[in-house]
Amino acid sequence: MDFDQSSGGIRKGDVLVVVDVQNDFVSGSLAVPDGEQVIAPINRYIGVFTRKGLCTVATRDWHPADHMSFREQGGPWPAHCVAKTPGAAFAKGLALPEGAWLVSKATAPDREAYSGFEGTDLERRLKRLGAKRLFVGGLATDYCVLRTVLDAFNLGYEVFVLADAIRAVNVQPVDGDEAEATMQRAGAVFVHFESLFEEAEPLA
Ligand code: VGL
Ligand code: ZN
Repeated sequence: MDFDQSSGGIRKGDVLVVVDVQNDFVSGSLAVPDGEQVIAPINRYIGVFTRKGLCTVATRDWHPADHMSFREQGGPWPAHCVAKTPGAAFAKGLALPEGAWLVSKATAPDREAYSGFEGTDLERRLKRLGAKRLFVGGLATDYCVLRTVLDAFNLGYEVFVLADAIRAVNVQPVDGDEAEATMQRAGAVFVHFESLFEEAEPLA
């Protein structure tokens, strides 16, 4: 299914959701392969959403130093995104607009939360805003993007995945592809910047 260009790109009720574009996922302890490549496209999306007066949400992994997902606690991951450390800061070069909504997640030592909706006030804030469609990009495709998209869909949002602004951890090489297929099966529509905001290419 393609994005319907006749709907005119983006409109009131649309929200941009930037998932976990943080130093540790870009170049730090849990660097996602090519993770830095999401920054420029996400900045382009931020530009158009902001110019249209639409809201940008930025989620962040915001763990305590003894989080259960860390290897020292028996979890699967190296320590990452410890709250208030440089690794947890938004990636250098990410141009979040003034007034972006910050959503901190997985803040309790004994709970994992890959989804930006899990244990946060994101749903309440989106509801109050009247959000209808969510445009989701960031890191990582196979964890926090996947879980955020599936929750958004189950909460009744129309969900668009920014296909040019996601990257996968790929613990197994197929994980990213499988996550994309799962999101598609759930009903998420994959879009590219050009398909959303620019005229279609003339036929060759
Ligand atoms: C994430 C692994 C561990 C993510 C967070 O943001 O996708 N992945 N914690
Ligand atoms: Zn984490």
